Amino acid sequence: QHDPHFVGNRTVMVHLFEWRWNDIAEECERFLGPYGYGGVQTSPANENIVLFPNPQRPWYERYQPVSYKLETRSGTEQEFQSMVRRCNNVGVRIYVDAVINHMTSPAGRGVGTGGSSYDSEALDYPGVPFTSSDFNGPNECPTRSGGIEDFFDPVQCRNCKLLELKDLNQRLEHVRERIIEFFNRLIGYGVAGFRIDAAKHVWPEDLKVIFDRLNNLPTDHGFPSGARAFVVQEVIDNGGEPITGGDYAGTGRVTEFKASQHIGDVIRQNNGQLLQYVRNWGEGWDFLPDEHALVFVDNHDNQRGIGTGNGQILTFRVSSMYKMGTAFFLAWPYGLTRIMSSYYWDQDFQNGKDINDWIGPPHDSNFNTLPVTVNPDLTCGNGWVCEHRWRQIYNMARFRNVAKGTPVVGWWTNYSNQIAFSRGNRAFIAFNNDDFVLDRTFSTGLPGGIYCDVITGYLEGGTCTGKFITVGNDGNAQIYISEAEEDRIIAIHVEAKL
Ligand code: LM2
Ligand code: CA
Repeated sequence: QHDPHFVGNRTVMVHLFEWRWNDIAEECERFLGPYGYGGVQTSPANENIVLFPNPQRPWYERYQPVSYKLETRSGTEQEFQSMVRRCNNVGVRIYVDAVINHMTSPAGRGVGTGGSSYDSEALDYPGVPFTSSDFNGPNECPTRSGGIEDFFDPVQCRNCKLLELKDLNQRLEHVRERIIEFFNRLIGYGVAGFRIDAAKHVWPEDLKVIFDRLNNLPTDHGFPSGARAFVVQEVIDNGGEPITGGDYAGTGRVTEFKASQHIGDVIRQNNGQLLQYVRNWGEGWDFLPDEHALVFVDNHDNQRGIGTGNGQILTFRVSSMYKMGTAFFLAWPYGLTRIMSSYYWDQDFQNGKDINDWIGPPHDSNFNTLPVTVNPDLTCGNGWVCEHRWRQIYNMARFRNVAKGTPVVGWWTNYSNQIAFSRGNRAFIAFNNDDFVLDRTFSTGLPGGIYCDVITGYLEGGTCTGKFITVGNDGNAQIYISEAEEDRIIAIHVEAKL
């Protein structure tokens, strides 16, 4: 359950946040497959509450399930099935964001995105069905309010309501069965695994029962026989709380939020942080073991200042630093890497808080999500940011594939914010986050020849659209990175050799 079942040497997944299934299918065929991405994390695929008009269809309505029918603003069940098939056909896996801790919250009745009714107050969700006996109540949750009041109490964390959201009791056979049935339906369609939303709020032993009862991944979708679904559990652990990410290591991978925070601090040089300190990035920074960690520079919550992070998180809005942090994550052999792919919204800070952090994906006047359009330079239109299509980022995803399985060698630093290292004899990278030039001869360990720097360009028609880097027969290369450049990185690898 730690293995994402990537095809071939692929190593990187992308979170296509709020994308429509039809757009994801297209993206697998026209970009993710050809450019070597390994998989996609989707937004929740199951029916959710419709929040309107206050606020107007926020992104977070998808974190309030109404049923396990596959009908959302991302598309229908048929479209979902077809997406998974098309993506698997081009070697790109699909992972579904699964919200199984809770259902909806606001008082009253309503109808979800798939036409199912619900009554939050009465705890009635006929589309599943769940009824009041399926939820945690005063017998399980010790607080008077029924909500989580103290995150230092593991019982409250698991058995009380997170943000007023009606909390399912996964200890009950009926609840487990409905979730298992839902997951097995997705597995039958060919998904390779799940992101478990709010896993910190579900007992690890209950998750274990659920995961152990899932079907093997189907061989007719190209999975090896006996393959188990990939699992990444979302556990926000910044240290200091009794519940740790490690508590969930036995049931799958775990999100390593510390890496997201610390890369922000390092690149921004907060609190005296220097790039040279990343030399022991990974377990040496008190992160989860490599084989248990899922790492990301930002995610859909902390790019909005939600959940974790205090202004130090790097996002597409600080593009130069964002590319540097991402290039480091993709160059360094720690964890399974996930790239965030966002849509744009106008921020409006009032008293230090973005009051627009709820805004949903680009949409028409009927709140239908707009398709993702692509420009000739590979970037996206219609308000989609598509970080995964930025040249520096897709080329570094390829770098990670090429370097897969090789160790860091030839580490160098100026003991400040300049670093360089190789990955075996397959790839080399240098970073300059100081405010002065980096100009030095490095022993890269690469075979002699002329290479294309994949940060400033790419190899096309036998030539390079960016910087040419000459590696001598002794493996040495002269590297010059001015502090004034937008991308203060040079990266070369054996598959971008002229
Ligand atoms: C997550 N991981 O553990 C998701 O990554 C995160 O995006 C979800 O919160 C959260 N857990 C629950 O699945 C988001 C959003 C919240 C929003 C919830 C539910 O960040 O702001 O809460 O989804 O839609 C909203 C309101 C909140 C209200 C709650 C219940 O913002 O003020 O709380 O609904 O009505 C009373
Ligand atoms: Ca719970």
